[in-house]
Amino acid sequence: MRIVVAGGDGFCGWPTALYLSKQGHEVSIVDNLVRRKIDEELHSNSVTPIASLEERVQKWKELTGKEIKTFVGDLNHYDFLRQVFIQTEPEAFVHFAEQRSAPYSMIDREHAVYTQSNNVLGNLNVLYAIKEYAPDCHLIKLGTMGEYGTPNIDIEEGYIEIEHNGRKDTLPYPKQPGSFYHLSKVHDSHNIMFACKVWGIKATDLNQGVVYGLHTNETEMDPILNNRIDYDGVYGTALNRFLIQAAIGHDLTVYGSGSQTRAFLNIKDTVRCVEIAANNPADKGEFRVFNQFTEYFTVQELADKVKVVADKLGIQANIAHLENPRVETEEHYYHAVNTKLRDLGLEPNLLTDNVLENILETVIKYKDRVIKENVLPSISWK
Ligand code: NAD
Ligand code: USQ
Repeated sequence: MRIVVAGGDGFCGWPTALYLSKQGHEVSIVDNLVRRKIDEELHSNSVTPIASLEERVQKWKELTGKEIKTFVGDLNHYDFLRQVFIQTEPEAFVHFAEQRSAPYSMIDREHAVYTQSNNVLGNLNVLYAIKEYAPDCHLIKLGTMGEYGTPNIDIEEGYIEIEHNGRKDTLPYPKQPGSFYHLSKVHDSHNIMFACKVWGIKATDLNQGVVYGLHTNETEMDPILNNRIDYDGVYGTALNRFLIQAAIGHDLTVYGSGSQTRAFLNIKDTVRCVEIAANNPADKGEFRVFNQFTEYFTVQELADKVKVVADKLGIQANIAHLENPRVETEEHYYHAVNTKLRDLGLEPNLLTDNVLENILETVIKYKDRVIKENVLPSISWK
């Protein structure tokens, strides 16, 4: 299949591009490399050293004989995107290419405006490009479990049957996101749903939970293929941050009580979920939603797990409860459905002590690269 991976230089996109290429797909990466520029803005870095996109794809070709074409440019430049569609004639367009940090979107007005214009308008351009140049192309769009928030009822996969005043309907599941970033994903979902309805586009919205880990079988083949892994208070996410904090002897930064529950999955499952979606496309005009996670945990449970595994490696990890910089409910009900990807063949890589130990050992190798001043959270929602 001819597949475009937009955001293919990023944390989820790079391993996905390699995995799809290994499965024999004709993969092209589109990326404007803005994530690397944001590292400069934040004076931060990936714990693992990452090669340039050019070096990465060259090494992949050298090791596997497989070519991944690259298009460096912005989804918001429609002339560029048009050329990508004309040259690649995609059968599937995997869309990871958005600003994905909730704290970054909450820095100030400029960062909120950047996040929403980059994400919402970039996605709208993709919808138009599909309509104009590849109407049969399946859009596989990365959404987020955070679109739903933490309602006091079970979270369904995209839709819920409602009975109101004696009548029934199946409606989009209510959205209560917790940052301007998460809101951008909700706006995307609405635009995609509308485009499916009016133009007959095929789309799958993958409402992904927090991704942990860094390596896949492909990125492990050579250090030049290293994936990035973020640890800073802006881009680092809960479990990965705790592992890196343990590696450098920093207290584990649980925000508030730590009772917040979130859905999680291993990066190895991210790449597989995208493959499953690609191999089982949505129908014409269908806006399909999959909840893409394998397990959920409270933040405290994750910190406790990291502490136990760190102990095994002779590291004493202390758990600190910081004042929560976010406005979010800490004590809440959480039960989310995630059967659709499993029904299509996903076999989850669950979070075991071995998995944690493996990631911890890898980050220990690179711990001297951590810029310690970047570890504590610096952005407040208020
Ligand atoms: P990332 O920042 O590492 O990668 C995103 C990539 O997209 C970067 O390489 C960036 O340069 C590129 N990009 C951003 N805007 C672009 C634009 N306008 N044009 C072209 N390229 C652009 O993020 P990630 O962690 O790989 O996340 C990928 C996607 O998955 C995002 O949409 C994110 O919202 C979603 N997601 C991520 C997680 C997670 O835990 N990392 C969880 C759920 C959903
Ligand atoms: N948290 C801590 N300590 C930390 C970091 C986070 O307690 O050091 C808490 C947060 O307060 C929050 C939870 O952990 O309650 C998750 O925060 P996070 O930073 O790990 O994840 P989040 O901001 O939700 O964003 C990440 C990705 C985003 C994706 C989302 C999936 O950056 O792209 O959409 O996970 S989800 O959470 O399902 O919305």
